[in-house]
Amino acid sequence: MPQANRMNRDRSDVMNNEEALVNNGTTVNNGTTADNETHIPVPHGLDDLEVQEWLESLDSVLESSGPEVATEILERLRAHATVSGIDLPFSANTPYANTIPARLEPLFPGDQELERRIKSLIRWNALAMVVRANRVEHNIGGHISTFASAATLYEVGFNHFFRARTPEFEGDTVYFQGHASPGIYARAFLEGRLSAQKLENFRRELKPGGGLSSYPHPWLMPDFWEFPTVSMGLSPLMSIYQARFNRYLEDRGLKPVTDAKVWAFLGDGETDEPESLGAITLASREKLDNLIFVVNCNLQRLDGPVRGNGQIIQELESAFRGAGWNVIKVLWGSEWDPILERDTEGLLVKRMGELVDGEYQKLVVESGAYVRQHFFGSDPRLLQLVEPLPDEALRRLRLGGHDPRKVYAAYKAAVEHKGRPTVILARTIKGYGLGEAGEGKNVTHQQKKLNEEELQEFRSRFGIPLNDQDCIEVPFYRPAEDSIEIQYLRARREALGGYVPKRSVRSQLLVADHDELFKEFYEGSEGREVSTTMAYVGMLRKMLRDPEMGKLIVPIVPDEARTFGMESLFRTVGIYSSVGQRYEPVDVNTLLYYKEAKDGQILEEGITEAGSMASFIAAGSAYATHGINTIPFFIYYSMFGFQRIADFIWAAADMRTRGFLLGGTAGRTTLSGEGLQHQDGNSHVLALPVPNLRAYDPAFAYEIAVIIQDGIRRMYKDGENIFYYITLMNEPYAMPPMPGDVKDGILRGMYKFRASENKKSKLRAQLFGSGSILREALQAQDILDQKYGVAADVWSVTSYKALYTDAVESERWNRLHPNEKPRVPYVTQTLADAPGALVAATDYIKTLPTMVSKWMPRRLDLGIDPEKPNPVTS
Ligand SMILES: Cc1ncc(C[n+]2csc(CCOP(=O)(O)OP(=O)(O)O)c2C)c(N)n1
Ligand SMILES: [Mg+2]
Repeated sequence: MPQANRMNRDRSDVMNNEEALVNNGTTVNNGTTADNETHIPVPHGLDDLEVQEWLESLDSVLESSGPEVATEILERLRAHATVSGIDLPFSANTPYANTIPARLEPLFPGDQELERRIKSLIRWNALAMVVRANRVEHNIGGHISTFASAATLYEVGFNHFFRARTPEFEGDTVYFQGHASPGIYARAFLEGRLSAQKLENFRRELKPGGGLSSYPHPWLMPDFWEFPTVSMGLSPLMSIYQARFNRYLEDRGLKPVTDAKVWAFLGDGETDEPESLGAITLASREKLDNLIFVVNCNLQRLDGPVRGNGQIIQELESAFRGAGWNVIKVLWGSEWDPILERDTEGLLVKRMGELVDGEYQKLVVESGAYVRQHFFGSDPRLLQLVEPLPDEALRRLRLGGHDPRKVYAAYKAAVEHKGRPTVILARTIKGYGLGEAGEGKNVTHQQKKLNEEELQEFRSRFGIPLNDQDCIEVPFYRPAEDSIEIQYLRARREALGGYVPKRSVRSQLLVADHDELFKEFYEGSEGREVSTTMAYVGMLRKMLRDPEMGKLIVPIVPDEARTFGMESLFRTVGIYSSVGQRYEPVDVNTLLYYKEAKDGQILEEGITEAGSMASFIAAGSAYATHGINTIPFFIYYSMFGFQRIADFIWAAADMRTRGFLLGGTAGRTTLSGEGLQHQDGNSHVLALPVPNLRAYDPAFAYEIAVIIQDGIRRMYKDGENIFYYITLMNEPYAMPPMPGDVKDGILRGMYKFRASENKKSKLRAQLFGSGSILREALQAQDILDQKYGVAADVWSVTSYKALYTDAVESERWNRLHPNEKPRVPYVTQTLADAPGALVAATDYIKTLPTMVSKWMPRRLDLGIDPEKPNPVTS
């Protein structure tokens, strides 16, 4: 063993030596750029023999006691060095090499040659789908090069890892990279799940026989796709919260504990999106070893290299390792193994770490001779390593992400890893196999057309059994049902439980009508002043106690529970924590203490509306993902909803998510002291474009009760694929009882709340208000009567969106049914006999009420044009 006094040497020497060991001679600046200039000076006084002794003693520990003990010793050594005053440099990077060395690779369990043939057929059909679509319709789009680079990453998953949903097992969850969709369709074609006609109509869904959507859209293909992923950055974040929600369901006893995995495939360029890496610390904090990211590191994005002047893989490695993930790099294919083995001095790994991605990209498009000269040529000893290999062999040295054995080893390690999420950084070539048509080229992302020669070359390279003539027609190709390829492919999927992706809805619907639960709120607050927010929280509290749906409710808050008066729920239902509560909360002696529990019900997400929305999506789609009808209620400051995370709301809609979004402190008048930041004049406008979202701006407790009760019925009893946005306010006022049977009006968008008592006046008006501003309309009603002798009726407009949608749908129906009795829009019917000026008061921009003006009997007055006042008719 090295002697203790030998440790006593100059600080900076040790530092440099450590760095040299960590980086194996390659220093990368915090993982962001390869720093070719850095030279590591040999520390003064360093004795080779001494180093050798240290290394040998580590080897002997490794041999006798294994890697865990060796790791522990190194950890202790590091801690000891720190307390001894050694300022150890930090680097989260490992060398630019495979994380799993060749000698530790498991045996590949499949028939590699057969899998290669199947993969080649999938490559061909994926390419054919895009090329054919663009021949029929110029520039219809589609992507070839993304799947071309990711084919092995998916195929190893399909043949060996992705377990389907079965009656006994919930199945793995896979987020497919959106632009790789042609490859996923092509596989489903070989599996016999999609017809050639569907493939033919890729991106042309309205053609006879139907087609296939451009990207994963559960809305358009509800039996196939589960997760909309093509808005980049959303799926990494959604998958993290999905994995966490799976644990939540287990910890709350709503589903059995299983080893099901969540796989998320993303592009390396996609990691630029802030959402992609935005929640990775949650995944490690929650020890989500049920989560696996696979980043397809083809070093390119749409326009060009992701990090031409740096190394995206090293950058991602340091980010994920720093965040506490298990990182597995799959950089080099098996052909490199014998060369690496010959390299006893570690020169090759050092050289591998020196190149920036722009240089690597160049090596892909250049010849073998170029590779020899520019990569190995930097050192005669490197040249010697590859001397026996011809240029063509150098050109064909595969990258790790194209080598099934390497990918299999990484996936196996990932699924077996305990205690941390895993990210696999797999190096690939964008447009792999396209050759001159785009392999590794900057234009490859957009490549949709191949000429005859390019097609023939691709055909030959992947051994597709088509002659030169047939090949240029780019036909879809599926071997006979009894061919060994199809038999093998089916057998593999059978062994893994069936086909993936596949979306199925199978949750048990609610049966009760819950009248009793909501009744109390129909009766008003008996003079007690409450805000609509408080009324909602009261309802939530009751719903949580309901024997049928109580356990299914998932309250979600982004650090705003106190803002909305929900803190009493902390104590009653608890805040979910995967580890329970390891500390005594400071307020333990109070009634409403901060209770965290393993079976806690509230998802207290902290200050992340995006994360909360991802939880909302996981909970609101569990009826399909898990067959469990969880009912999410996500409450947030309305200004931080649509304005901030509208794309997630869109994804929720596409995914047929069910549940309730609650925009607290909504509108422009409810919290005016907070200034512009909270002046929400837009959320109801921004809710307009989401077709399956029902948006309401209620003023009274009974309105909210009617909306929520009906929403629960529609979504969870009838299984409708809609979700809700309800705005809530802060002003406390006495909640009136429901004035007669106005339920239908509340749900359809408007009803008369208070008719004028002045029956004599000829001057008439109709006042429209929503939310807390309705009370101003009621005051206006009194003033108009008392001061001006105008008899005004007051209407509560609960949803301009509902009025608008109904009117547009009525018009469309009328257009399509010219011989039938025309439908009259609800707003028109309702106001048919309403006399006088029509005046709307709203917290939202004037567009909102104006959009229904055309279906009203007279123009709506918003005070827009004083020159042309509404006629005050009698
Ligand atoms: C939010 C968002 N912005 C932009 C795009 C347009 N876009 C589609 S693919 C692409 C490049 C993807 O690069 P990468 O993530 O590296 O995937 P690769 O195709 O290389 O595997 C871009 C910019 C998008 N789909 N989503
Ligand atoms: Mg890329």
